Amino acid sequence: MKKILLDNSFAQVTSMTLCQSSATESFEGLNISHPHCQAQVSLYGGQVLSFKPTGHKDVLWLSELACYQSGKAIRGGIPICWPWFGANDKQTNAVKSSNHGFARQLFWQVETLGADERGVTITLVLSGENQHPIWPNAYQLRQTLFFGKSFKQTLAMTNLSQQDAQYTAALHSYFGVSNPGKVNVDTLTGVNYCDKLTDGSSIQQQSVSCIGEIDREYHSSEKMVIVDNDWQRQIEIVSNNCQQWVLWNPGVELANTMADIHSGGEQQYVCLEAANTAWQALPAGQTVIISQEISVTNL
Ligand code: TA6
Repeated sequence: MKKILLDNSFAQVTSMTLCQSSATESFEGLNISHPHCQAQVSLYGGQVLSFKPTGHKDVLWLSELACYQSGKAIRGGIPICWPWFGANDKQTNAVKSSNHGFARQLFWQVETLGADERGVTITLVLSGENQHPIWPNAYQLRQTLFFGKSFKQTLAMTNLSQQDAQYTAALHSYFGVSNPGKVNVDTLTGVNYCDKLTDGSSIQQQSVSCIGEIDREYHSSEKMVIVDNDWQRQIEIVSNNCQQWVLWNPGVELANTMADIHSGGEQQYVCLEAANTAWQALPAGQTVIISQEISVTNL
């Protein structure tokens, strides 16, 4: 049943149920309504699923076949890849790691909810210890989400253990676009990248196509702009304390093998992810923060 979690003169936040029609399991989510935007968040994964500034289409893409099932990640929105990004290179034959860490497959708690004339602020918390043999450290993650005319996402990572730790991470944003072939990300032109589809070598890029299959880690922390001429809008993303941008689209062939992407779904998004893909220090007892701010404007 829908619960009203916050209702004041500025905004309303209600609970919502996330499930597939055929599934027995369901997750709790948050439905946010403010004069500046509508948004949705899943507590499973602490994952933002939708951000729709007033007068615009959704900035984020969410698969129609997304799984709302424990042990799986939700396809779309902004999965939190943490404490590692991709396949953990510390895995062994005996100890396997799941792709993109465990934070996107755990239930986060709502810590605070607030709203004013500028927007709605929600803090979500996840903490644990011995979550995975490859990453046994005690930790707390605090995500601060601000939904207003723009969207701000801050991930504060605290190492609660006695030993220094290392992490890699990504705010794995799936941006909704008219078509990956019709957008340009000129802010990546001339930036060195590692191509994960070849041998990982770094190549100077002239003009950037988002047509899949594409999977690259760009070595830049500059502001990114996705220009979408068909939809007459541009999405700007400013990251903080992230050393890379990951550009990913699976393309038709790979997407057709992925059960949680609906037919043609890969033609509706481009992932551009604020990331730290190389191991970063998370000193004992300390907090490290990464963040991004996403805004959309008409062309
Ligand atoms: O960020 C790009 C990437 O690491 C790709 O290699 C691709 O596998 C994608 O993420 C999705 O990963 P997932 O585990 O969510 O299927």
